[in-house]
Amino acid sequence: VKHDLAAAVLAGDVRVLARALTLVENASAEVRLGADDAGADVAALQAAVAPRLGRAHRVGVTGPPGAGKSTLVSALISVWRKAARRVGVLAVDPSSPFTGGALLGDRVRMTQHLGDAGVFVRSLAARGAAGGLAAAAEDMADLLDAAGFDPVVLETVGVGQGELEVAGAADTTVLVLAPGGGDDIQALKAGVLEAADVVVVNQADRAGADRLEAALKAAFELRQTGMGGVRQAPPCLATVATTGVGVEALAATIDARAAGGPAAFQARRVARAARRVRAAVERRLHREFWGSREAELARLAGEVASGRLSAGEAVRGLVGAERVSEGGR
Ligand SMILES: Nc1nc2c(ncn2[C@@H]2O[C@H](COP(=O)(O)OP(=O)(O)OP(=O)(O)O)[C@@H](O)[C@H]2O)c(=O)[nH]1
Ligand SMILES: [Mg+2]
Repeated sequence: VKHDLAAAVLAGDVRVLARALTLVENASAEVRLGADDAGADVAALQAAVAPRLGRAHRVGVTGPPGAGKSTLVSALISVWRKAARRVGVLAVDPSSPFTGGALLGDRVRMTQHLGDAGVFVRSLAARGAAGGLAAAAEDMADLLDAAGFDPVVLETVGVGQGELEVAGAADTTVLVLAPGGGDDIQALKAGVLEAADVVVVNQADRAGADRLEAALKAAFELRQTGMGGVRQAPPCLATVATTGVGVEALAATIDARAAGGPAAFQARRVARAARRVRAAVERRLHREFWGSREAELARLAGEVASGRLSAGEAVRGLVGAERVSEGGR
């Protein structure tokens, strides 16, 4: 049965894909909540699709609430559909405890593509568990990739730490800003501008768009001189998502990043895979280590608190004497 599931996903059966996405999302949430690694069925599904991964260009779209991300993604989809590309969208909302609910539905606004079999939209939310949303998004993006969608868009609301992590799950990160609303670039968290491969000033029809664009250019120039010009400033484009102005150019800019084939993203994908495997190993070791030592920790903590033991001695009691690092003195 599980084999059929993988086969149907690979064949692009969207009903089965929806079911597989739910399986993977649930497994990911369970892992986050402390369960053992994803169940055998999910592990088998992931192993079965693994050889088919890496064909999709994963495009992260991030930016402050209301900047026009969903409208812009919808407009981009129209451009990609004209080129007969099948587009997958994952709408990620780190602040929402709901999944697939009306709230997120409202935020996604891609109804114009409802009924188009070449567009698959799915939402996921934090579900009360901190962190790990990026991992779930990555697992789900894998399925869309395996099912033949390309590009796979990851839209995240907001520009905080969680969104940056989700951006890290993409090959290309598009930062969408809009004039006004107090969302000037001074208010952006550190690292947000640096994470952008493409910057969009959307709502270019509104007052202040020119000023925002100028401020962005200045910020990137400053950064370049400050960092000795190590990283080139990302392309900065103006769009009006509601009318489609600038959207073809944006699609072309995004597509150009994938022009070199999968090799273009190889370094990033290797880094991502390393992060992913490292996180899974850490989860496993953490669980294995503490699983049998909670009582001992409680005993040692009592000793430390009452001054009979130093914290360092307690550590040595748990993991043994400090090891001399390899090649150390
Ligand atoms: N004037 C103007 N309005 C726009 C433009 N793009 C989007 N809007 C409007 O801005 C509002 C927010 O658009 P969304 O696409 O929902 O923005 P979002 O960034 O996805 O919002 P969240 O998902 O809530 O973070 C909607 O009313 C859009 O119609 C634009 O280029 N110009
Ligand atoms: Mg939105």
